[in-house]
Amino acid sequence: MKADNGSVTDTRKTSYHTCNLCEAMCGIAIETDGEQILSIKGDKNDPFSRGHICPKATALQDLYEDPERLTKPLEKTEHGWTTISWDEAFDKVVSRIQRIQAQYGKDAVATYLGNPNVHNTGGMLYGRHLLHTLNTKNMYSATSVDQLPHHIVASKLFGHMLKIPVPDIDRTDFFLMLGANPVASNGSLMTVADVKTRLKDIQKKGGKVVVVDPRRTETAELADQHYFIKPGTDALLMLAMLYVIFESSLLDAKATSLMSNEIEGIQEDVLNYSPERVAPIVGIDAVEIRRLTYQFTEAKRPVCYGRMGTSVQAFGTLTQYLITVFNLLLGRVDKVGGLMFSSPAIDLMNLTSRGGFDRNRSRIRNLPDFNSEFPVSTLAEEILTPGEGQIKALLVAGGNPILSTPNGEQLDKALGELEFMVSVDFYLTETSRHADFILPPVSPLERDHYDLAFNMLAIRNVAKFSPALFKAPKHAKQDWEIYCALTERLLKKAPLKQRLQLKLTEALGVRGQLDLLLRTGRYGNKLNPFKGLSLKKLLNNPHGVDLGPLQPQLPKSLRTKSKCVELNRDFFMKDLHRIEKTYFSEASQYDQTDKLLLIGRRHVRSNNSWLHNSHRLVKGKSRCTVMINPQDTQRLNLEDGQLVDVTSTVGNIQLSLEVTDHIMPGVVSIPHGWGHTKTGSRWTKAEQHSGQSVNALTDDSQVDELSGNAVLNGVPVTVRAASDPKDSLTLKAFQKAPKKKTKKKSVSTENI
Ligand SMILES: Nc1nc2c(c(=O)[nH]1)N[C@H]1C(S)=C(S)[C@@H](COP(=O)(O)OP(=O)(O)OC[C@H]3O[C@@H](n4cnc5c(=O)[nH]c(N)nc54)[C@H](O)[C@@H]3O)O[C@H]1N2
Ligand SMILES: Nc1nc2c(c(=O)[nH]1)N[C@H]1C(S)=C(S)[C@@H](COP(=O)(O)OP(=O)(O)OC[C@H]3O[C@@H](n4cnc5c(=O)[nH]c(N)nc54)[C@H](O)[C@@H]3O)O[C@H]1N2
Ligand code: SF4
Ligand SMILES: [Mo]
Repeated sequence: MKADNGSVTDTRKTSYHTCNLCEAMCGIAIETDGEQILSIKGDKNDPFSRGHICPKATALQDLYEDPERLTKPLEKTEHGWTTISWDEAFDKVVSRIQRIQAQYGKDAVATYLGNPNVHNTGGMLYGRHLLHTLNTKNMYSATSVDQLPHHIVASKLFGHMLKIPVPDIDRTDFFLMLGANPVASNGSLMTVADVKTRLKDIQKKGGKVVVVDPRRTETAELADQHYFIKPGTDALLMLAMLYVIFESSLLDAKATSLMSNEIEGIQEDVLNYSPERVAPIVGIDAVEIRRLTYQFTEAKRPVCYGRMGTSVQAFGTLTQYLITVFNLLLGRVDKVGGLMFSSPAIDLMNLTSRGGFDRNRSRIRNLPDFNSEFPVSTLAEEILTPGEGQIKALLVAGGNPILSTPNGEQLDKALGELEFMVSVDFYLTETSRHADFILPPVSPLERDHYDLAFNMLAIRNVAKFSPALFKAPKHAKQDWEIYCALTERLLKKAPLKQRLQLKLTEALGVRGQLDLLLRTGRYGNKLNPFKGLSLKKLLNNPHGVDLGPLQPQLPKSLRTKSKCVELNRDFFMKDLHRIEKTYFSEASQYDQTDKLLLIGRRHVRSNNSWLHNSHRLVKGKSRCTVMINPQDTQRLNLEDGQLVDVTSTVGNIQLSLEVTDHIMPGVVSIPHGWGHTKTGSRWTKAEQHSGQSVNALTDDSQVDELSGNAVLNGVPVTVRAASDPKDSLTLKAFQKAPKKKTKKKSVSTENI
């Protein structure tokens, strides 16, 4: 950098941080010159990620520099979006919320929290105060398009929704993986950086990686075995594998002593599902199902793990249950190389509820709540259906549900009907364009970071604190400051005690709270504040601190009342009725030959719906295509590159075909998070690479009945040559503007 007198001063420095974009917690080394980012590289000295990063890390720079990233509060007015002061924005938002709650009741105001909230330290620490103060039954989040089944299984079997065991990837010798593609996603409910190397290391040590997936994914490509499976049928596969375990008496007798006395019942349940019976439905030979089970039991340290593809489908909860039971019965839970529990420096289990299920039912569809949230599949109808308890206002924080939840087009319509909406987001997205106010927080590099959520799920115990790389501008606010400002105003007339409590936690700030939690956590020293883990210790170790491999900890750490693993057979296995009805009854519709089954797909250069404004991440050929097998294109008389109509029960989109034998015959795959086609959003590059939203096809009326989780995989669709492009959602010009408000108030962005 040139100083005023013309001499060259060295203002370059390298800072260490954690990338918070996905679950992998990669350490990054960021070289800066003043406010300028020069490079973002992997931090070789980070004990967890060992120098690994993926292409998304550099998008942190794009995000920071993006001129379209919002930095000031916006109000939608007759003249378009207008910037206003924070105080004015907070006052107006709170007064609108209070008016609506006074007129229609507390539940008339709903909340939706998106995925980035769990990547946000301040948001996690302070968001709950706002939710508590709003005191509404209508809370929603991305959990119910994601990991809800895992929480239900964890809370029922192990006693806490966050007591989710993760595969001990570094020490297993047989990794059986269903419905996950960590080579693209970098792992989920398995926080693991550098996953590709770690998978290859299993093989180098003589072990095996086996993938079960309707697509030969990037992960399947490096696996030793890959099985195509018909989408949505994993529960049947797991039932058959359990059948083989009982048939051949392969149970681990010692492990069964940890569990409630329900194993005989489970044996009875699975007796009906021989490999021979399920094979034609699942699409894997009975001989192979048996072979796979024996391979697993013959390995020294095997583990079975299932993710998105097995969580967000019609039998997601039953499948996650059966996967856990399979590991349990073979003594693979809490064992080195199996499914293990973390011992994080800050244990969120001490700060959150264990996860109450079915305490409330949703108004329209009578769906159960979990952890005080209703399934997001029911959000649109709760807004659109008049009557007592109707949702009139919505707060969306860090979410883009129009692109990320089923039947997004219906939700788009519903958000246009709201009396009031506020978004906490730094982009003008397909969702936030409906808001009356947008409150934009700082970007990730302008705030401190400690990974509260993903250390709970990490494959190694570590702790790392990343101070904000840049000091946020004076006028800027972090998510937690926005939450607190709203809460304070909402509490204006509350008892003094309540207001003081909030003030006190606010005064502690993120750093103060973290320090307290670290010192009182399992690696802190309560007697001697100079010893043990503290914030200061983490500040002195900018690459992070390694706290060792995962340790066996059962039954001591179980949070169940009985202090044993409560199998809750009745709750989960009652879903076998639905299995029978769906696959084995006369009325069964599973084999509709005219329908293809739609599944999702992730790419390493994408992150749900919101990194498409980074040039580096979207450049190149469009990735938003329909993958289809050559057998199907032959049958349907279609060809590679052709524009097709994909039609489901709820919608129709047009996309190009990508013919590949990497996908199972009878299955098509479309990635989610695309469809930046709506007028009024403002992320130009994303719009230039708009793609189409797969969630215009997924059906909000179809949920996994046990949990209410969305069904985003295994969705029946038809594919045919494109008709008139005007019929589809392809062209932005044909898009309707958001219904009510934006017709009156233009969404011009000139004033921003
Ligand atoms: N068909 C299909 N649909 C899916 C999936 C699928 O596999 N298939 N996956 C599902 C899954 S797993 C998930 S998690 C959901 C994600 O669903 P959502 O969480 O609803 O959506 P995101 O695309 O993550 O949008 C995040 C929004 O938050 C904003 N944002 C980013 N960082 C911050 C921040 O720090 N603070 C605030 N306030 N805002 C921020 C972004 O600008 C963006 O608008 O999508 C789900 N939808
Ligand atoms: N690059 C990138 N990384 C991400 C994200 C992203 O959007 N992009 N999102 C992040 C988020 S929010 C999450 S939750 C995680 C998810 O991380 P993962 O769980 O690894 O998710 P996916 O990559 O969607 O992998 C799901 C796999 O399931 C397969 N599948 C679909 N249906 C079925 C089925 O019925 N049975 C079986 N056995 N398989 C099926 C799909 O073909 C796909 O390969 O990724 C995170 N990381
Ligand atoms: S894998 Fe990529 S996006 Fe995920 S934490 Fe690492 S660098 Fe960030
Ligand atoms: Mo997710």
